[in-house]
Amino acid sequence: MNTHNSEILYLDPIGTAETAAAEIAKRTGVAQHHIALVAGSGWVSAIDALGKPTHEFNTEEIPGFLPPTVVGQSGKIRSYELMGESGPIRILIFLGRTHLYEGKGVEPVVHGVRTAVKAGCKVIILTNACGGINTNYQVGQPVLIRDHISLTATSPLIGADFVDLTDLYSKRIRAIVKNEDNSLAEGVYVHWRGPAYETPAEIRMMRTIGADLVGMSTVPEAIAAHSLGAEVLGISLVTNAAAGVTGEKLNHEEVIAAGKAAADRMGALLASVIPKLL
Ligand code: 8IG
Repeated sequence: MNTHNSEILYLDPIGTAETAAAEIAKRTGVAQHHIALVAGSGWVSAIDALGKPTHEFNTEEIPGFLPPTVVGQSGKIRSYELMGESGPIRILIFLGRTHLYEGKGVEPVVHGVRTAVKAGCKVIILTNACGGINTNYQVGQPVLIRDHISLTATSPLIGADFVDLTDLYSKRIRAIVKNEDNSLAEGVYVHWRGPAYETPAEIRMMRTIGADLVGMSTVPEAIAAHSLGAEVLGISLVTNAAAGVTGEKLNHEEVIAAGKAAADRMGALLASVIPKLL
């Protein structure tokens, strides 16, 4: 199917996710995937630690996905088989994602996680690169997302869908991850629409309201996944100090470089944690 089908996506987002999931099942021969991971910028090299995928295709070949627009985000969907604690598990990995700042609305932003849930996934791992607001954080450090603050005034949910978000970033899963690596910090992620980074004054405001990390993704996907009953794990890789923290200017190249430098640690963490999550 040709996928400049954002009109279908807007009219029936869940139906489009079901269609996309059916297409993935057909292409992979796998009726049910179990865990999905969205690899944000800075995370793609870490995925290599999971070995070879059984299948890979371009996201644009699957209904409802938009082409990628950001350097370092490659627009692929891969299927993996890993050995879990109670038998083989199937993992769906999205390399790259759509962001709110692309201006296509929130539906394409959450289409991947909705598709993953419709493909059978009960756990959704959302990874991203972000700015560090908390001055204890170092560039290259992974941080578990404990909670979020949305500053975009945008939700993927429409109508009287009053979803509870008290345990959005699953305590159960965070405990499993910290058991693997007890040096991992936890923080509050604030979602900023972008594409401009924050001003130093905005970063001071974010720190004041309780944020540790700032980025342009993850939050709508977490809400969409949770509202469909999936458990969410969020991991941020701090790739720069947020604006005004060091006085340095921000640029996208440092994000890519910090991701490459941290890839081995992130890859090892994912490879050890994923088989224990179900
Ligand atoms: I990577 O400092 C990355 N993404 N909003 N601010 C925002 N998004 C980011 C940042 C940052 N670094």
